[in-house]
Amino acid sequence: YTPDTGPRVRVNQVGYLPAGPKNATVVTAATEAFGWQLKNAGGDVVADGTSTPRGVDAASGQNVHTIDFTGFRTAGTGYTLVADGQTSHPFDISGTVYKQLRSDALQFFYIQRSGIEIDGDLVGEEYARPAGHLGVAPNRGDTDVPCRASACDYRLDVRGGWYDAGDHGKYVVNGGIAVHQLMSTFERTKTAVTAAHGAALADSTLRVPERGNNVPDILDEARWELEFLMRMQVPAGKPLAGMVHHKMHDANWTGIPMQPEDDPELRELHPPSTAATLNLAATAAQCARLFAPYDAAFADKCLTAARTAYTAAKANPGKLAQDLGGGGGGYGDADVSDEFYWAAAELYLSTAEQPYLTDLTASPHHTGDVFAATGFGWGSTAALGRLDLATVPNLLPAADRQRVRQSVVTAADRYLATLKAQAYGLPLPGDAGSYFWGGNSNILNNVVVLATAFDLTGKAGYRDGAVQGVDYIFGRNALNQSYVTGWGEHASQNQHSRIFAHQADPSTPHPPAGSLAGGANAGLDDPYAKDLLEGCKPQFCYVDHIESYATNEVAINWNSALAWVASFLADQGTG
Ligand code: 9MR
Repeated sequence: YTPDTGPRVRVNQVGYLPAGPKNATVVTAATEAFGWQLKNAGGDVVADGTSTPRGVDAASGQNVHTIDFTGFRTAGTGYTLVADGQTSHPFDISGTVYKQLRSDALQFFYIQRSGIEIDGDLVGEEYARPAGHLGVAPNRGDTDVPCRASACDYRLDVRGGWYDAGDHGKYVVNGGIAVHQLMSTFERTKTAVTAAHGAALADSTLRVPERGNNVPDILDEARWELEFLMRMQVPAGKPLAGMVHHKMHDANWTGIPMQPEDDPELRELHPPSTAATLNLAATAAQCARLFAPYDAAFADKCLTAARTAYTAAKANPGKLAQDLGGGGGGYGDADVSDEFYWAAAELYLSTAEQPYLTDLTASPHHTGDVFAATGFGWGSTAALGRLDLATVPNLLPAADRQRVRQSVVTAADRYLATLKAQAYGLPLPGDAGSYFWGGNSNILNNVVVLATAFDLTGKAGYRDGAVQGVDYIFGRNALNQSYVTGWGEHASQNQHSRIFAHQADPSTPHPPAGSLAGGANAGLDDPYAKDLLEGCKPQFCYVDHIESYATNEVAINWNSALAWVASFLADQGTG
């Protein structure tokens, strides 16, 4: 199988910020440097220079050169880069190149909501749909949900929240990191950037039903998930009260397409787990401090849930998720020490209470290296605590606070070094082991670290690293593929989804603009990818086909990383 990868000059198909770095990669047989030309929309040469041979790139197996045209800063649309007889896809140079991406990436979450009608007047008729999973036949959930395999003798109303991904499952561990990254996107406007930037995330900036309620829409969106996470907590008086059910999903897998309101499968709660409990503790604690100015009662409710969860997790530190099978993902995690650290950090940041400080400083993660080369994710959450301790005002002793902040900067230095060593300019090592399921979000999470280092230090090199770090996501890669629907000349649009299943059922839409695909996965963990792509070099291990769930799904924790980064990028532009 040889994919059509288009012109051999690879650019960020969305574009470049006028004051930002501008790099491209050329796939070529040439070993010697050659000339390049930047042309405007009219075809005039506006800049030129010479390529830098980079040899064979491990992640793609390609012989490549890089081109640096950072010095050209004139805004415009329809630029192309010409080199080695090839003309790139067109791109813009503009301060507003990422402006709309902030809201597109966030809008995904409303369209992914469970338990509420999606209003076509808000998001377009093609995305309108009835409420799903409110106990209306043929649905068998989510208002009165039993436990799988007698894991409990009660039923819970666990309506609401977001569907995890292309399936209709709702998983607390993954909901946790996703809602945290939305809240952190908002919290960043209080800690790192000007009030003008905060205005971009104010009330009535998203197309959600709650717009106009005097609460920032991004917090309204987060609340939809937080309410669900709290419903997953074991009620007082029941065994393991205060713990949180790991997940709830269909008893059997459904096929594609399947609209939520048509899902006939029994919905089941899975047993409580320490990981899920700590995800609630962390995110509900963050909820408490962010909602306090808007809704004191809800903030209190969050704090109570967080404290109760944390206490329950400490009393039950070894309840690992059990894989009982059924029609949902596992989300198992054998090490919850990082979740303990994250939860203690969030509770400390919201309460300044000594016991949480004692716990977080006693954690090995407080002084350990939490910033892996391959980034953080739903199963490795220590970085979430560390980033917040570095950015959110707190009372850590000054020397410790300084060390925490420095650890973010040190990690960013490493990601910068990686990015410079990669011919495609991404902050991810080039070995096959670095390209795994959902890895696009790990790349973006490394960009979060680079961006946070810029917020902490104001040093332009970190900002440039963050800006360059997304080129890969928008098409500067072996496949010439933008991984965000609606963004770039050749963008993913057939992601694995039961709701947005256009490729399988043309009466349904493609995923909405701003949907991130999981990305190249050398593990080839689904049959479609395995059959088609066996033997692929890492960056080639991707296909924009609806059946390839392990390379091409949508997921809330991936779009939350995109949303954080998009918001940062939008803030770096002008206008
Ligand atoms: O994103 C998850 C990835 O890190 C795991 O390797 C993979 C296999 O366990 O599962 C992914 O999560 C999927 C979940 O299990 C079910 N809903 C869709 C998720 C995205 O593919």
